Amino acid sequence: MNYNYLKINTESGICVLTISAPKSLNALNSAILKELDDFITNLGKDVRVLIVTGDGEKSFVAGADISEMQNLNAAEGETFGRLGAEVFRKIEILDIPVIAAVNGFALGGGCELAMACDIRICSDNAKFGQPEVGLGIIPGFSGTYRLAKLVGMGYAKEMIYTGKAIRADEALRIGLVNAIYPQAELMEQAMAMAAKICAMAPIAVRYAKQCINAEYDLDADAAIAYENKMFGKCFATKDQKEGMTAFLTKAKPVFKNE
Ligand code: CO8
Repeated sequence: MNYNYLKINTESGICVLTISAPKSLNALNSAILKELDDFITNLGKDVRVLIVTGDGEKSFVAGADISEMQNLNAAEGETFGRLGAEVFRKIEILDIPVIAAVNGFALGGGCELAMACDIRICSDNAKFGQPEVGLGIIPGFSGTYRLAKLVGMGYAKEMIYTGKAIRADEALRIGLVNAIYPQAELMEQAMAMAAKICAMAPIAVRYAKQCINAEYDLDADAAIAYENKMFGKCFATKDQKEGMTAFLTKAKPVFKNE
């Protein structure tokens, strides 16, 4: 598939995906969502970390495209919501880590996209919010689900009921982002984090992501049992032998994703 709205650059196992619809501050229409779906579904096995960002210095993603949603009926609204929700879920359970480098507005569907990523870092001009109730809708790309999980139910309800946007420092305070950087340093910092992850044993990173995601919705006993199974599976990998042998012989491990 040829992409009109996605810019992709892969180097040394790190793929930078830039959403690019500058005229609407990278708002997500169904064409972009379909491109995203195709991209995620066909992501090459050589990619070890995905970084998602928005084009320009003003906006990550300013939400779902309001002009496309304006005249939808209930069934069409549900279909549009499902399209976004399904592709965001694919990002969430992608078997490699995904870093959102939030370079400006992350509103509505933009905040929801960032929340579907594993880790969020942002520029100092970033703004986050779920303004949907001001448009007569609710967050529809799983924001009612993920925001409460990330920042707690009380703050999520305040953000969603009031539609207020919060600045980067407030997003950091409530744990919505891990770090804030000057705009000019954001991608460099995202790349540095991705490179650190790339230096680790890939299967272990993958299992760790699977554990954290799966265990969140399990009770304590089931979660601990799940981790235990996955921990055992690590010992069936060559990279576990490599990592431990390298440590004990004071060498640098060379992981082969095996
Ligand atoms: N959709 C469509 N166009 C947009 C959007 C958007 N979400 N955001 C910005 N644009 C367009 C503007 O209309 C404008 O276009 P034009 O130049 O043709 O007038 C252009 O981008 C530039 O925007 P502004 O002139 O408004 O720029 P400002 O710097 O003044 O303001 C803001 C920037 C604050 C980001 C402002 O544009 C804004 O408030 N945008 C809307 C933010 C918003 O409400 N987002 C949530 C949308 S709803 C949503 O995401 C629901 C997700 C779940 C969907 C479920 C499906 C059923």
